[in-house]
Amino acid sequence: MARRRLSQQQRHRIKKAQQSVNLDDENNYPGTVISHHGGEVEVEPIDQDQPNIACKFRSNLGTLVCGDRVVYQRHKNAPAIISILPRQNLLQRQDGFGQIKAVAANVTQLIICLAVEPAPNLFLLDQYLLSAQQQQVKVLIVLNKADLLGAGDSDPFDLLKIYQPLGYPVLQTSIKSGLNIDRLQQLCIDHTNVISGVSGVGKSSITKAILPQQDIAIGELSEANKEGKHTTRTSRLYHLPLGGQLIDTPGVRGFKPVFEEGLPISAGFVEIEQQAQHCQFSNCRHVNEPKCAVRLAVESGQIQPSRYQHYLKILQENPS
Ligand SMILES: Nc1nc2c(ncn2[C@@H]2O[C@H](COP(=O)(O)OP(=O)(O)OP(=O)(O)O)[C@@H](O)[C@H]2O)c(=O)[nH]1
Ligand SMILES: [Mg+2]
Ligand SMILES: [Zn+2]
Repeated sequence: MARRRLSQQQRHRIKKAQQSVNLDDENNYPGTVISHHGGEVEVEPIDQDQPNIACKFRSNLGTLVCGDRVVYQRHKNAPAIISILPRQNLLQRQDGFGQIKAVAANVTQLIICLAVEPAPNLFLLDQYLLSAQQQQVKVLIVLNKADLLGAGDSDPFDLLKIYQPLGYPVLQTSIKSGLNIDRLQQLCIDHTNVISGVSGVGKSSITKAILPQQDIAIGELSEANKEGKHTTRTSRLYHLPLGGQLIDTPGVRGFKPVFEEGLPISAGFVEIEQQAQHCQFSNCRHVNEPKCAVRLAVESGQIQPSRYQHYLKILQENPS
């Protein structure tokens, strides 16, 4: 099979990053991880005219996730990934047992998908925002199923009221009416987007609305508790028609942040971080210290009580 040609710049960048893997070796090919399931990884060659290839990998390579750039070899019958190229970032969370779960790599925008039904959990939202801040990923908050909002019910969960003033974009969408699907697509251009949220909010429905020709499974909500049924089992990366990529992910039950060294929890709460500079003590944790500007701002209504409560809860769960 003909070897794809890399531009000088690509070759230089990849070579510099990965000196141990020789891309001049004609057996080595660069590609992107599209999905990972059952011990096998689907890799898209950088030359997208080539078909995707199912690869095995050595367990000592570490975790491979959607968005990873890899080097693989096309051994007859047994294509294998031999190396993961250095990541720009790795979006991670902790599961209910405190285990770190990698979500996606080389992500530039996290689409936090909420819905009118099942209704948003603002603690989960604040955990997402903190994770995005820790891992230097831009954020877009989506409230899907806007068709279920009653007339005059423009902001029932206070998302616009609380989050827009903090600088987070909030977009209401609907698959049923098509509301803001074009706008969402525009906001995805030039980004590697990952869409995440609890089961049933419509992550795959949004993906399918942008990519109608793709075979993407959509689930029903349970009649009993109006929760999703965890329809999407593995993440998958799609190329968007207007540019950019979108990684659809399985529904989460939580998104407990993984902390970067040296970045305090307050760094994930922009308004707390801003007020913190006026606290009497530079190491104030804003719990019960005297002359705490953050607590004063909560009392005066400058900081939303729910945001402060969530900050305290995360602080309590993660004593340093
Ligand atoms: N009314 C309404 N229903 C929607 C909308 N978007 C999705 N749904 C419905 O919500 C249900 C769940 O949709 P999915 O796209 O499977 O949800 P998901 O977030 O991918 O769920 P998991 O894969 O389980 O994490 C389906 O019955 C969809 O038809 C919307 O904008 N309005
Ligand atoms: Mg899904
Ligand atoms: Zn303080």
